[in-house]
Amino acid sequence: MLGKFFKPPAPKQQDRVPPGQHLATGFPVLTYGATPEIAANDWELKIWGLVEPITLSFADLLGLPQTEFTADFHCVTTWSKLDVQWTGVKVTDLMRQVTLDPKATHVLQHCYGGYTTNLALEDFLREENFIAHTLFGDPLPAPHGGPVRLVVPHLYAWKSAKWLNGLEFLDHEELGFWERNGYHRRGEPWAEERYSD
Ligand SMILES: Nc1nc2c(c(=O)[nH]1)N[C@H]1C(S)=C(S)[C@@H](COP(=O)(O)O)O[C@H]1N2
Ligand SMILES: [Mo]
Repeated sequence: MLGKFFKPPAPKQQDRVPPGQHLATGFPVLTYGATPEIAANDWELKIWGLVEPITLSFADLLGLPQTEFTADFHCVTTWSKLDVQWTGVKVTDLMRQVTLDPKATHVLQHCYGGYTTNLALEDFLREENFIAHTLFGDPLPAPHGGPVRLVVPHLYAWKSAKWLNGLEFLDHEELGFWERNGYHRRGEPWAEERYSD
């Protein structure tokens, strides 16, 4: 039964699959609750908290430097997908538009539909993180978080907020949806930080 959905990692890929994970075939969708339907023209990203507040439109996002990303994707429910191809804006390029209060230490991602997930600032500001609007060359489909999601490749995928709508900067850690419901605060797949103790 399992063989229908999972194939064992090929030798070269094996070292990219974290412990306890299997390679998925296809790109599964993992959503808690309903899928919000947001038109790109209606999408906005509000940035607030310990920061000079700004709001970005989809056109504003497209006006920032665009980058292509290839990243592995690890869901805590034990599937991984290697080499997912995205286009979007590096978090570090977005943050050049933002005046952050030096007291900020954490960020809470907010989504259309109410999902939240938290990151320490050093996990958020990494060079490989991005805000995606394109998946494998097509507009990001709604089930995968379109029109816009965040992707944090070095942590389990529940940290990659779909239908991203807000970034709230904080001087303390505030837990997001899954983190309040037993998932690990940080979620590093190579250390199998799946659940809180
Ligand atoms: N807004 C929102 N973002 C979310 C989720 C969700 O339910 N709502 N699920 C998370 C989880 S658990 C995973 S594994 C990934 C799944 O992304 P995918 O559906 O594109 O595979 O999105 C994450 N981001
Ligand atoms: Mo997940």
